Amino acid sequence: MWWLKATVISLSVCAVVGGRDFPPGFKFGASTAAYQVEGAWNASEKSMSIWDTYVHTNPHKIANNATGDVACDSYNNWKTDIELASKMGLHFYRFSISWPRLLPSGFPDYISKDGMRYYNNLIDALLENGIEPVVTIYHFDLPQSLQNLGGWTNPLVADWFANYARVVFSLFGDRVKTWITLNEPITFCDISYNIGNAAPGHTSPGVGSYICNKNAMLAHAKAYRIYEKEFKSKYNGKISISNQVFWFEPHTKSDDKAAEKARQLMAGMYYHPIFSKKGGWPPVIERIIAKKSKKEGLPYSRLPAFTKEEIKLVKGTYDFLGLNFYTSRTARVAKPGEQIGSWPFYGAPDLDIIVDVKPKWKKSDIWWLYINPEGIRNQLAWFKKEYGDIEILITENGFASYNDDINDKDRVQYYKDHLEQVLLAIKEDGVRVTGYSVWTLIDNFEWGDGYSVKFGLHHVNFDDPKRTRTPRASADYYASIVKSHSLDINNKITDSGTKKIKKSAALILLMVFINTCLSA
Ligand code: GBH
Repeated sequence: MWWLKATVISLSVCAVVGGRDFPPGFKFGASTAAYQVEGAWNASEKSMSIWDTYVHTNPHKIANNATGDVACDSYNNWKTDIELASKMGLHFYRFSISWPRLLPSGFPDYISKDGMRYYNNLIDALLENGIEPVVTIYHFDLPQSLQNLGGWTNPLVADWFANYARVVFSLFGDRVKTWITLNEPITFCDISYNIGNAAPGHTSPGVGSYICNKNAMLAHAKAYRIYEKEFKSKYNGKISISNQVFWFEPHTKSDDKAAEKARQLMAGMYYHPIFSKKGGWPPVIERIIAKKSKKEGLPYSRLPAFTKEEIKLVKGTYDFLGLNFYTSRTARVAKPGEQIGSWPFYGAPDLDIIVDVKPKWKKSDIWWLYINPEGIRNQLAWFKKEYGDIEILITENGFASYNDDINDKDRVQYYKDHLEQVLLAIKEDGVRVTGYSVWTLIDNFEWGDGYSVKFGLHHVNFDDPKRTRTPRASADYYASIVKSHSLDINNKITDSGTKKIKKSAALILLMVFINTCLSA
């Protein structure tokens, strides 16, 4: 059976040789969001979004009083953006649609012609360049008119969003095959309502945050069901939701339970209702908040319950899982009487948990981003353990710096280290990751941090009215990964193919030779 041995051994050698290749069909992309790049805040019929209001009425809340009024002026520079994506050979470009640009009243009574034209041009030009559009329907920029009615805390928002989503599907669904309903509800619910440093700027910790969470789940589900019923058979696209998740590690050896609870609060509150077999809130969190609320003298839980119908409506509303991953945290049980900071950056008051970091994790230039590449692998494996063998699309991953450096070695290192861990998750842990997108294509308006920190593969000169874009070293590095479809960026795709075949052929011959010698 020497030939069998030889085949087994040469196959495993092949696996090692191709160990740094991404699986066939794995897609690479870059992401942006409307408010962060478009500018043109009052162009044509566009109405105010909550971010327009927030930056104009609270200039001191944004670094250097910056606004997204002009941003990267992608409303006028979109052709340049597509050129950048095309030069890097990207398979897809993820952008978001501005709700108030498309539907100035927030409702589907009137569709702005200019809004529609802008997104049609963008989508058509991407496709002409062989780049797949991946579209986020909502990325933080709610029409102000809907905020005036309570925004994400009004249960009707689920229908407002679903009606907007239907317009988007009907206008662009013939060409857009991958949809993200909501970007990071943890950011517009938990970070906004617990901390207040993002639009709409109202704080309502542990109350508004949970109401928003529930409404966001229903909004996503209603949009998903509309797509499923009215569009899927003719357009055959895929649709899901993206959330930002910190990987939580136990702070000390005895904090395993605390870490798992923190994971359920961060990832579980936004994925469990959709991806778990049972649906609804993560049971452990539901129990804890109900108990806390009772202790506070409330006759109900601050975490609004799902009805049976709602659980059914939300459960299973996915074709893949969207993940935005940047950073990790630790969790530990708070000491009696210890002050607990806001969720998710400093603590989880409802869980009596303190959120911290490990000293060995290097900090980037942005206050919340500590670097732990293993975190992304652990998080991916956790999803598989929790929700089964689902398809996962990494919709954001990126690194922030203060400096304008073109030779951005730290960013290159961040991408290399994270992509290595993604490969391990795929090859060692068998997680079905099918694509990866960087945050972000170009430096842009980084919310409360304005233009002070940069996430871009391309530098943008914000002093220049033309907002000139310049590729950084990380853009070249990413382009070479995309081209070689491997972390072995020096192997060109065809090269590495033939090299591999030659290597395995040589090995088989060698094995045949050894075996013949041995049996002789
Ligand atoms: C993602 O957010 C977002 O999807 C993307 O828009 C963002 O640019 C990117 O990642 C990098 O941050 O004090 O105003 O900064 C990740 C989570 C969202 C964390 C907003 C910190 C808090 C509000 N970030 N931010 S602010």
